[in-house]
Amino acid sequence: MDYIINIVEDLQAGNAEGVKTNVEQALESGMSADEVLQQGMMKAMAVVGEKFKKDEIFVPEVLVAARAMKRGMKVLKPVLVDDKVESQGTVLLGTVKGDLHDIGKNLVGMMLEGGGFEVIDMGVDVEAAEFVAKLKEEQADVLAMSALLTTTMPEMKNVIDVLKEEGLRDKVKVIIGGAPVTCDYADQIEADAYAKDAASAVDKVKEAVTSLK
Ligand code: B1M
Repeated sequence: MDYIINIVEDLQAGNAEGVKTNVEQALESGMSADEVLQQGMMKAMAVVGEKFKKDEIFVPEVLVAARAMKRGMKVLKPVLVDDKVESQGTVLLGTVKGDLHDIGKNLVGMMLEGGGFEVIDMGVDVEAAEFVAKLKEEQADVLAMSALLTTTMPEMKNVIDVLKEEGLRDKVKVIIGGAPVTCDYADQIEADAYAKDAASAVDKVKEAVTSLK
């Protein structure tokens, strides 16, 4: 259990090497990747978010914490992703225009890969036109969008509107998520589904792909 305490402390302090070592040791000790993620890394990041909100820490501290989180996720990735599974479908994934948050999106990508989906990750700050061009090129089954800011959520609606204009809306399932996003918002903008976290994103994508078959 000390590993978890160390992960929580090191992540908050932005000690990427400490996070890496403790994540490795926690896995070696028999803890599951999910336990390490939920009880260690996610818990620490929630504290970082709270402190940031209260102006107890600032963007540079959040950035080093985010870097430490990514380092830990790199260790978890091979455990979460089983590349021997046959592809269940293709998912185009990205964080919408104006938004640079990618930790949650990356986690969603990893879990989807672990669930057997081919994931095309378009990164952050993705314009509607870029999503549309890639959808046409790849004919993905699902478009999965992430937003972490209340100010960038409306971009999800914009993307859906552009899909309609381009005649693509009924050819792809749209799934949205991110901390400020809700199920009501998904209904409001006519997305096909909302997923509250990375694990439920896999379930929603599975349901969406099944409904296309
Ligand atoms: Co930012 N930031 N940030 N930030 N940041 C938040 C989001 C904020 C809530 C902090 C706060 O005030 N408490 C706040 C938003 C307020 C709001 O709009 N309601 C905020 C702000 C204000 C900002 C800036 C504007 C700050 C500034 O510059 N003054 C700025 C904006 C930059 C921009 O995007 N244009 C900014 C910048 C940054 C950093 C760059 C420093 C850094 C991001 C680094 C990076 O991602 N590479 C950062 C971080 C790290 C955070 C917090 C602290 C942590 C986010 C995170 O990674 N969480 C965050 C506070 C918080 O959320 N508690 C905050 C861990 C991650 C695993 O969780 O991303 O929620 P999350 O993903 C979850 C679910 O949401 C879900 O699954 C994941 C878990 O399984 N999910 C999906 C996510 N996407 C999904 C997609 C799906 C399904 C589920 O389907 C497609």
